[in-house]
Amino acid sequence: MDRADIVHENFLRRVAEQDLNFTTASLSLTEAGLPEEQLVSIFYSQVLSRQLDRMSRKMQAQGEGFYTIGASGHEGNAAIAAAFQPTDMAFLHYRDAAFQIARAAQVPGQTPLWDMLLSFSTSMHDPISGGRHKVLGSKALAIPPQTSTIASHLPKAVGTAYSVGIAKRIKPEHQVLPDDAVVVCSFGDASLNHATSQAAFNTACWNAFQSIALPLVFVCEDNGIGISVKTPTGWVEATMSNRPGLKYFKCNGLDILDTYATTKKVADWVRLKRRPAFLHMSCVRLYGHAGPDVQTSYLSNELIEAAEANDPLLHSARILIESAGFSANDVLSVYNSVGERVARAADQVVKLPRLQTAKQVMASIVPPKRDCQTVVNASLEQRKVTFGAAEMRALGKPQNMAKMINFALTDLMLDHKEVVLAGEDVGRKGGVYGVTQRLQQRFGVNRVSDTLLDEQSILGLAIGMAHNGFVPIAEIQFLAYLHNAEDQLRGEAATLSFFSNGQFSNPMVIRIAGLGYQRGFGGHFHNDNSLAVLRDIPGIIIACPSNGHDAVLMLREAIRLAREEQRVVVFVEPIALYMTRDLHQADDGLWTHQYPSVNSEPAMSCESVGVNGDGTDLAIVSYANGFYLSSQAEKVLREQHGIACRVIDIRWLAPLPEDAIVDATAGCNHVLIVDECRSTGSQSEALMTLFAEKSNHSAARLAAKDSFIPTGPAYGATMPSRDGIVSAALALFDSKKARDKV
Ligand SMILES: Cc1ncc(C[n+]2csc(CCOP(=O)(O)OP(=O)(O)O)c2C)c(N)n1
Ligand SMILES: [Mg+2]
Repeated sequence: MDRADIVHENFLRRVAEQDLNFTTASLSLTEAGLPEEQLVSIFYSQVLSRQLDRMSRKMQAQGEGFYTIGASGHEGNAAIAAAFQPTDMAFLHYRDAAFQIARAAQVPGQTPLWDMLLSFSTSMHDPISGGRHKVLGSKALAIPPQTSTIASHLPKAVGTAYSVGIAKRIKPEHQVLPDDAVVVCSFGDASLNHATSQAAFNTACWNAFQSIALPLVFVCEDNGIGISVKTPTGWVEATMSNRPGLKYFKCNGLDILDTYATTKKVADWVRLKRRPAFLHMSCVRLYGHAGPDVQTSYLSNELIEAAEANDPLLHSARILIESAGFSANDVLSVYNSVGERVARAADQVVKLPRLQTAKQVMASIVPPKRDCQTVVNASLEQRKVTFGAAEMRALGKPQNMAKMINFALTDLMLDHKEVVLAGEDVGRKGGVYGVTQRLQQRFGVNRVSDTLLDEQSILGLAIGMAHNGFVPIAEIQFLAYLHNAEDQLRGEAATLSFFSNGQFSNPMVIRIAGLGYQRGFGGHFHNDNSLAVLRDIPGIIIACPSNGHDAVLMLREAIRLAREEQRVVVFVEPIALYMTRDLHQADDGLWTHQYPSVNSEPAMSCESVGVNGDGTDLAIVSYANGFYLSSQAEKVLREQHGIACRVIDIRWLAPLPEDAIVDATAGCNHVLIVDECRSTGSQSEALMTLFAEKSNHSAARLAAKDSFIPTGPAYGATMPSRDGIVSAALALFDSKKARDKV
């Protein structure tokens, strides 16, 4: 017999026989502070969760359900939910159906039975993901949906908790959490070991250690195993009970009175102290990891049966009988009637339509726009006070890109109080390259914060702040440092709208200093010339300016896209051009620009490109350093070879402004793509494809070699150079001549 059926039969038999003499003693209802009515409601949530688990397996067997990782054994989390407010944002473990159902009981008008079934069957009517995945989640219940990438929701839970304290002072327009909110996140005992969890615990402790408000409860649901690997006995308590700044509590998740009373204590303590806590709930896992998992291949029958004998529903049955005047029949009647309701609803749900077309699936990749207050730009007086006299003078003179970005950030922060900046060294030092200098002085530590050294936590902070109405600008110090944190962007930030059918969003701008060409400095770790990991993420926008003027306009547009259109924008800043002032020769100043004051120029749309020159012999299509070098090459080609070029700066790397690129090359005899990124995975691949599919040109490309960048004099050897571009361009004309001769 299937283990789910064994657990079911055991429940029916043991309740009927009142075979419920567990050794653990419970608190009384009064001691637990739990009204009888709420006890019954918690039990109902547990039962519904259990019956839904059973149904998910039946639906899968019939080809009508697509997910069987259940909550059985973890239903004690219904009592956890009951101890929090329904507005306390919760980032949940995949075994927390009972939590969500219990929370639904705190909010009028909820239909968790239907919602969960719709989700199992991937119905288009699934209210959280629109049929895209079986996820827990609900907008009304402040439960953002989670992927089941282990622990990936913890950094953003930390970020959200951090945002609560800042929001209290700043009051962002789209604030979501009340000022006294507590944030909850839950995970399993094996997940606790994941580097992402450890980063989140550490970041929470790091904040608490400095008395920074962080109202967060980590809930570890300890069933003693992760798929087939046992957690060493006592490990969770040993590793978590003594962390600086993190208060440890434990409860017996089989006993809803103990779980409720302990969680209430935790929630009250965290709400009052604004400090993080760790709640360790012991529980069991019933019928394996997921539907197809055969427990007997790695667990003895004794252990399987011992867990089954401790079914939390049996414990709850005893509590109801002892403390709420229920008879065994009353318990069974709740259990059976809920089972019947689930079965009746499932019959209806499977008839509903599912997603079919790519268009339907993709409809929520890009989040919906949101209404925003009209921006009132800072007055001249305010700007004078903020910038100071010296910087006001500097504003009037041509400047390099680093300075221009600093000016733009200042104006953006002046105009938008919900814009906050965070990253390593961005505050007191003002960034490795001075880009964020004086911003902390200008806007204070609440809005410009030096984070700890952990990129996962930085991106988690941004996601969490965005969950609470901020428009964060997170900085990743060097592109190569993104890679050990990129799941926060790829797996989390970028997927939120998709998995929530556009109901949740995390608008943000991530500034990343990157690309190559730093003269002899840094090697690969500081000169990373590949954006491949960003290019293929559905829905994100990648901006990459080549000069200070464009950087200002693009940054303004990036903030608008985040604020009004809820987009995730990655803003890649080419380090080698930060300080560049000259183009062709020393002191020509051609790469400095006058700061475009706010509203003085039209927005730089992400569907537009920059075009320099109107030659028709050759169009060079490039961006960032490649655009700079191509602009140098253009002069050589014009003056020494009589070739008239136009140089096109694509600026926005994803989505590519395809029409604008094709239009800008119209009428040109040749197209040369110059890409400073590695051949494999570089934008040149997308551009070659674009020209092959959507234009009459057969383009050629000059891209970097598939190599890492060395430090020292050979720093530029693997990437396009001015002379290399000239040669590649001439080769196009030579090959044409050769072809004409034939
Ligand atoms: C990053 C990542 N690695 C591995 C997995 C595969 N995986 C899914 S659940 C799981 C076990 C988790 O165990 P635990 O945290 O104890 O939770 P439980 O299922 O026992 O409740 C693993 C290894 C994953 N989803 N994500
Ligand atoms: Mg586990």
